[in-house]
Amino acid sequence: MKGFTLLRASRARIQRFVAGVAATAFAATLLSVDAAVLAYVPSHTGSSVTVVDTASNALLTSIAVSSAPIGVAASPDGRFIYVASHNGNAISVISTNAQSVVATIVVAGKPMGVAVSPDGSRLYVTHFAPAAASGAGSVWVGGTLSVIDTLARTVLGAINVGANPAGVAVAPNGSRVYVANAGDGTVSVVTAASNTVTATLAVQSNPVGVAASADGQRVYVANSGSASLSVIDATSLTVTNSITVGGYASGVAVSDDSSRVLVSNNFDDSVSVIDAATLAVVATIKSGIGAAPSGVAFIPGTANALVANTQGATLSRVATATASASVVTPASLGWPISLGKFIATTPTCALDVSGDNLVTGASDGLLILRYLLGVRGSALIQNVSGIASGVTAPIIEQRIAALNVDADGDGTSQATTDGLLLVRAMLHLTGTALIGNARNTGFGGVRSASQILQWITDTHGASCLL
Ligand SMILES: [Ca+2]
Ligand SMILES: [Ca+2]
Repeated sequence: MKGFTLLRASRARIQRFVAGVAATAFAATLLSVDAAVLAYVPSHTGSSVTVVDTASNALLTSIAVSSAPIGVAASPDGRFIYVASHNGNAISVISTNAQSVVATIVVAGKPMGVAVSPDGSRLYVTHFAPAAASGAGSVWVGGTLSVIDTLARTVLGAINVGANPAGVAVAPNGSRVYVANAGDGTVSVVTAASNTVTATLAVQSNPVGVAASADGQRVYVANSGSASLSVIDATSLTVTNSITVGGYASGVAVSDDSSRVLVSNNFDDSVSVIDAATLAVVATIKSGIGAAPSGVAFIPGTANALVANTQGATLSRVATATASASVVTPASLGWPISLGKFIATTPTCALDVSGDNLVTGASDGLLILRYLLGVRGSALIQNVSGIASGVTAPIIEQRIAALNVDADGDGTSQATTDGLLLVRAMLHLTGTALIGNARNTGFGGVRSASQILQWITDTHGASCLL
């Protein structure tokens, strides 16, 4: 089973990573995941993604991805991170549970930005045109937007947009996709239902970042070439305002309540805070911002954001309430451009593969056990209760394939050991009743009963065993 080969490889990699950095402070909470809010920060030069716990600022792990990652987005359910690799011509799909790449989607040349539809079913990827034969990808010519089916992980097609498209954002109702075309100073408005460009709006010079407000009212575009932020009325599809910000404005993000907009000013090492009600710049934060801030994303449900400092190789935390910032990670993040929404809220318990917000042996445990036995499709879900509306067998298969289910810790994933252990744990069995004849006792480091329960809450969420 291919998925488990990947899990094994990933586990070995993480173990090597831990061994290598055990003496440093930042691996202390590796894979301690409890509905964690995690930042996935691509290193453009290192071809890796660093995972940062936004609660503790701890660097949890580093995940190798395809070459020159730049764009990043999280699935709405927090189970997957999509990373666009500009030179690798691929989207790496990271499981936030296994903390490893579980799939790689080959795409057209020079992918840049990436965004996910609100229902999680579609992935949109911008591409510089393949005409850049030098490989530099900086020729100002037309580009495309790829549309990807996230369940099949296949490219459905490509839409011609403007020159050198960079940032991409999806309307909160999923109806439109907005593409910032850096090469020609426009925004392409794509109607999602038909996958056609229905409007092309002139903004200012070299737009890079684009963000749609959660209230559906506005789209904000950071114009790097003119140090400005364009404000688009999402109803009339007109540019209503242009706000002066800082040098090489590149990243833009809107708070969940749509009240605040942040713009990263790459040349000024600053972040502009804009009041969405008045469209005034209420603060320009320099203290606590590192060199060449680029990607910016709000921490979900808060008025705080993280900014990726590209040359500083750090993350800064910005508090909009106090208009203050501080560098929160060591300078080891490579070249973290991080174009897009790079912060994910992981599931409360990732073992809830049925999606009903309950974790039960008769439902989730049975599904995982059957999956490990090789059962797929309709047979997987036959006579299983507690499956949420809209959750199909392929969705459950994709979720389970992305889980770390190696409960006994022997490095393999087996129905007769790990599957059984998970079912028993969900039935609240402990001690011998949990582990009796259900572990690979031939493995020297096999987990004890208490270690298995601890591993479940650490890896899948503290609520798993409630
Ligand atoms: Ca469930
Ligand atoms: Ca195992």
